[in-house]
Parts: sequence; C-alpha cells; structure tokens
Amino acid sequence: MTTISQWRLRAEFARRLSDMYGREVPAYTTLVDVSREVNTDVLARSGADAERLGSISRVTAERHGAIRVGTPRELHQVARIFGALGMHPVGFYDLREAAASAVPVVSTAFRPVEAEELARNPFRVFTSMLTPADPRFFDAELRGRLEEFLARRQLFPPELLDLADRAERERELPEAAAERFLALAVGAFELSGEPVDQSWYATLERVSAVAADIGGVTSTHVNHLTPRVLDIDELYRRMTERGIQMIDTIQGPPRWEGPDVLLRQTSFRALSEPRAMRRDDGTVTTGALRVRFGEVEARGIALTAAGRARYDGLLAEVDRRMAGRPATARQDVASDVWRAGLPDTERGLVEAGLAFFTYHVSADRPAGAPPSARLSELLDRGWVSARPVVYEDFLPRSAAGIFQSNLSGEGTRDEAQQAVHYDLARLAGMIDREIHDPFALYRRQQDQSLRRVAEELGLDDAPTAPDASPDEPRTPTTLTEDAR
Ligand code: OOG
Ligand code: NI
Repeated sequence: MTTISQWRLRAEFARRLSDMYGREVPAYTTLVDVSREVNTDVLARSGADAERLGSISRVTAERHGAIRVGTPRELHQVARIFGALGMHPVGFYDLREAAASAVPVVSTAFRPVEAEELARNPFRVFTSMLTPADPRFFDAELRGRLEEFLARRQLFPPELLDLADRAERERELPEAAAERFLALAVGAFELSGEPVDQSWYATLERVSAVAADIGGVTSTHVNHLTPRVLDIDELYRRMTERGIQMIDTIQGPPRWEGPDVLLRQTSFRALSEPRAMRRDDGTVTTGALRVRFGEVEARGIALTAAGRARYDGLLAEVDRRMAGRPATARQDVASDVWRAGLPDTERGLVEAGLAFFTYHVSADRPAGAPPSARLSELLDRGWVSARPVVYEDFLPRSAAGIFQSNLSGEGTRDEAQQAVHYDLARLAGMIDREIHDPFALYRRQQDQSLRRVAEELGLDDAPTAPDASPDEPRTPTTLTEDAR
C-alpha cells in the first residue's frame, strides 16, 4: 500500500492551496509569475550566491499563508490540521499592540522546526486569533454576541480533524486517506459561498475590519499566500510597471550593501470579490468584499536576541529621523541608519554575536591538527566555514503594517479600557501544545553544527559562537510600542 509521508502531505497541501488561491485571486498568479522571473534573473546574475539562503527549488516552491480564526477552540483545531503536515506553532505576536488601527488579534505561526523538514518544504502559516475579550475593542454586549456567533459555527468537518489526528500520530497517511484529507483541508480554507449576514458584518466592521473578516462570517479562508523572491526591490519595480498599485514601502530592513537580515515584505490590495449577502429582510443579493491581498517577501539571516534588539533599535532610529519627512525618504534614511548600526559582512555579524550561522568543516582545510578550538581562528585559517541560518519567522511590526495598509477603515479602540493580557504561555495553554521559542530553535541548529565540527575535528569541546547581551541596544529606543 502506498503511503504519503508528512512532508509530502505538506508540500501537496501548499501546492493545492496555491492553485486554489490563484483561481480565486488572479493577481496572486501574476505575483507568482513575476517572482519566478525575478528569481531566474537573480540566479543567472549571481550564481551560487543566490542560493546562500536556500536552494532555488526550495525558494521557488516557498510560500507562507495567513489565516484568521475566532476562538481558542478553532485555533486548537487548526493546530491539529497543521500538526498533520509536520507544522508546529512557533512564536507569539501581539498585533493589538503593534498596530495603530484596530487589529484585535494575537498570533503564532505554524511551520516545520527541523532543518531537514524546512529544506524539504518550508510551508508556514501565520495564524491569528481574534480577542473578543479585549474591552478596548468590544463592549460587553458585542463580546457576548460575537462569542455566541463563533461558538455556533464549525470551520472544520469532524472527518478532517480525525484524519489530521491520524496523520499526526502515524506521520503518514495511506494514499486514499491522504487524498481525502487534502481535499477537505484545502476546502476548509476556500472562500465560502454561504451568504454573509450584512448587518452583522457591518456591526463588526465599525469596530474593526479584521473583526468583521473573522467573526462576521461562518467560515474561514486563506487571507493571502506569499511567494518568496530573491530581489524584492526588483519585484516591486516590475509589479508597479505592470500597473499593480503596491503599498508605498517595503517593510522591514532597507536595501543596503550589507547582508540581508530577517525579512523584507511588501503587498498590494487585491480587488474586491463578489460575495452573497443576506439582508435583514432575508433576501440574498450579491455584494462585494475586499478582504484579501497579495504579499511577497525576501528572507534574510536569522538574528540572535541581541541582533533582534539591535534591529528594533535601528527601526526606532529610522522612525525618529523620518518624523515630518515623506514616506519616499525612508529607503535613504534607513540605509544610512543601517550603515551606522550593523556590520556590513556576515563575518561581522558572527563576531558581534548578532546572527545565527551553522558551522561546517571545510573540505579543503589544511592538513594536520586544528590550530585551536577557537571559532574565529578556525574561520580565519580556513578550517571551518559559516553558513547563514535563514529567518523562518515573522515580524510583528511588519505584520501589523501589512494588516493595516490593507484595511479600509481605522476601526475604533477605547484606550480607557484595560487590555486583556495574552502571551506565548497563555496561547500555548489554550491550544494544549508547546509553542516553540524561535530563538531557541535557531540556537539549537547552530549548536548542533558546532558539536559536529568538534566531532569531525576531534576537538574535546565544541567551539562556541560569540554571544552578545541583548540588553544593550546601540541606538536609543524612542518608540516602545512600534508603529504608533
Ligand atoms: C496576517 C498578516 C501578517 C505577515 O506576513 O507578516 C502576515 C494577516 O493578514 O492575517 O501575514
Ligand atoms: Ni503574510
């Protein structure tokens, strides 16, 4: 009997989701085509360098998706479905704090956590959960109605969840079951034809467009799928040339001559899509909702906690210098700040303890015994080489920016009310699973490679990578809560 392994299920799910989304949102197909063209050109221009942060086959197939659910119960079910695909929750993002307009959600991302699994297929899904209990957004009456509405709906059929549990347990499915699982899973994220209750949707929309998108309908859907591109500035230019109106910035680090770190993203609003709407009198009409969008990203090197603190400090510095200047100045301002604040070589990042690398014994190392067990010496003398670890996660501020730039209204928010507290541990408790700390995952990868180096070179102790304290941001952090 043929069985389909978890990673094949994941790759196939990503592929089918992409086909489905391309049918639903044609601009996405354009984005994928242009990304592929850019990647081919970069590969021709830069050769092996283009693959430093992932093989071209990984990058070409690479996507992240975004979905949004309403309750801990629904998030728990999502965790089971992604668990079947070898995708585990990583990281906690509080977009309520990161966004200036009303984005009442907290999020995590489901993705593979092992290096081999990431290399096979790195599909990841940014997953947000609504926070109806947060009184800054929802008063008691609306909260009650919303929770009741969410409690009644069923996003995922029981058969899908049963198959998911089986795939997670057995780490594979027989072919026929796999086929059924994939069909049901993709179907669960398709845009539903079920009429939207017009006045309920409008009630939520007054509070937050995100709340309406999540809690105003009886189903969920992929909000966007994001291809990965090797040159996002070029992609931005080509999309603009094709007449697609992009948001006015690329979020995250600027373009500069030093190493790309973390994540750069940009997006455009998709067109409105026809949706069946139920009026108060019960009649159904065709309306239109504009809830989805296109996004594209370029991935860079994963930063240590110290590197991340540095990044946050640099962004705050950019904001400070940008006060009163037009958005178009951002690239120049930011690249200046970057030059002043970040080493401009990978080796510089290593020495400063700002980024994660894996270390490998060089095939053409000198003969004899290694000169010392010090990493910098091993690197200098050609015994060992460093390969950057690619950033596999998201950035709260960019995520908030993406959410925001694609919303029609600001929504409302009552700052006199006390926020409800969420954090990684609380979210983990709600879904009854460990949520991984991204820094710990990257560090584990780095440490494993250093232990392998020690074994291969016959060293008593594994070399250690420079470490930096995250408590000393080099630039003043003038903004505490991001994009206010
Ligand atoms: C998620 C927005 C965040 C990203 O790439 O940062 C995100 C959403 O719109 O649901 O996808
Ligand atoms: Ni995204």
